[in-house]
Amino acid sequence: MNAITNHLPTAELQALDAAHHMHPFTANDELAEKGARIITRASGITLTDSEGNEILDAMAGLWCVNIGYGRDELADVAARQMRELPYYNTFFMTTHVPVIALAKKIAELAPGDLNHVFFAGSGSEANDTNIRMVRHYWAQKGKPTKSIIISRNNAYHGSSVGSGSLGGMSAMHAQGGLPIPDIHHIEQPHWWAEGGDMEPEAFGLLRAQELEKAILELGEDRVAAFIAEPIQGAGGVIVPPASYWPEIQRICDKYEILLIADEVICGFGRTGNWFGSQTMGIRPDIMTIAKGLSSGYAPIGGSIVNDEVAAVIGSGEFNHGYTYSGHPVAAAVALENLRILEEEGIIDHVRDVAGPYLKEKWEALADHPLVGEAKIVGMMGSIALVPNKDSRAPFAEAGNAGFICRERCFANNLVMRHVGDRMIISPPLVITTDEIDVLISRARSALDEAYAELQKRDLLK
Ligand code: PXG
Repeated sequence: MNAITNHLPTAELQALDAAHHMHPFTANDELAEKGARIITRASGITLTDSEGNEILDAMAGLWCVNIGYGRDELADVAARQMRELPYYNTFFMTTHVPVIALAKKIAELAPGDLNHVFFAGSGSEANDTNIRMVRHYWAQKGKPTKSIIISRNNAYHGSSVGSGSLGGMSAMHAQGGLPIPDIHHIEQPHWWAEGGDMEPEAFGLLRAQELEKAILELGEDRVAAFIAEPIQGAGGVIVPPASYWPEIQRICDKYEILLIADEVICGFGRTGNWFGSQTMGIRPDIMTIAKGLSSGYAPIGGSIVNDEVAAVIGSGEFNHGYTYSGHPVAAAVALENLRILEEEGIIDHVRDVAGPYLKEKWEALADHPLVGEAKIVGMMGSIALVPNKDSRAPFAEAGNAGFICRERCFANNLVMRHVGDRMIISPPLVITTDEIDVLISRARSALDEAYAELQKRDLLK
């Protein structure tokens, strides 16, 4: 056994962590000073840290632990699969049973003729696959100039060179030479922050029509695909106005642009259907999946592809793949996760029980003096913190309120994230109504404390 265990004192573990572990999206010098929070175990929706605190995880890890923590069935399946066949690849005309079963199950669950899966190890890898796949698709169809992929500012599609380029995060583009060529970004349908005096529905239409404008400007013969999250997640849980998606679908159909729905967060029940595309009423040609596919118990992602795209890509060799495409242990774990989601009616629970209950409580947070709007679909929600409830004007200095509120959440044993001055939740789908009451009560305490602190520090402006 490894010598590093949970039995070392927290401070010692923190020092070792800071000395040798480079964290994602973290200022490591700051981390070395403060020390990382060490999570030692988890069960259901509750995390335990090295100090014995029990924390309600309203983010389901990173939006992924859909069935909740501590399900032995997944551990058992993983152990069994490791003993039987821990690894084999799916290159060179080879396959194995877990990947066959998982691909068949995903094809069954995915809507329409989304019947084919190209596996990857993560959402980032899957979106890299998508970049190569849509460009190769058009080349195979004799239209190699169709290579531009249109995406949106403030989208998140991953952190690799390709997927980070698809994403529209300016802080990411500022480092490491992103984006790669032929990725074009249009504005997001974020009415609260950018809608000005417009009505939400008119604004949604306007932002969707930016896609048409971009296609006409760039040239229909140059655009391969449009990619978007049905509901933006990491950008701040931004629910588009109802007018947005029908118009996007119309434009993709009209100009023969492939539609890629990035379902990495929205997929596998989070919005109350198997896929966010169903909730938003769209018909993508390709879906990106990861996270909830295995409830985060094993790293796995992929692209679900419709019949036509799969046929074109399949006519000849597609020179692409990862060592861990369709990894047998990850595939077996994912399949067991899908069985649990289905047989335990967890998506029905989101749609009929937990979702409506949480929606009522969440939307009521809008009566708090610090909250401007509260949005939620299924198990993904956000609130906008504002200095003055009567207007949508942001704080003079962005991000302080969100940061303070997140700290107060931690102090109340609640994991709720902030994106600027928007607080977001994405709890495990198995959360019960009693647990929702706890979540809301801790969120209210955190909001009260954050409000008091902002008042004290004269930051309510
Ligand atoms: N697409 C979407 C919509 C995502 O949310 C990815 C792709 C990339 O997946 P991988 O598995 O490569 O991470 C994501 C990931 C955050 C946060 O802070 C969000 C993600 C990842 C890390 C942090 O909200 N989303």
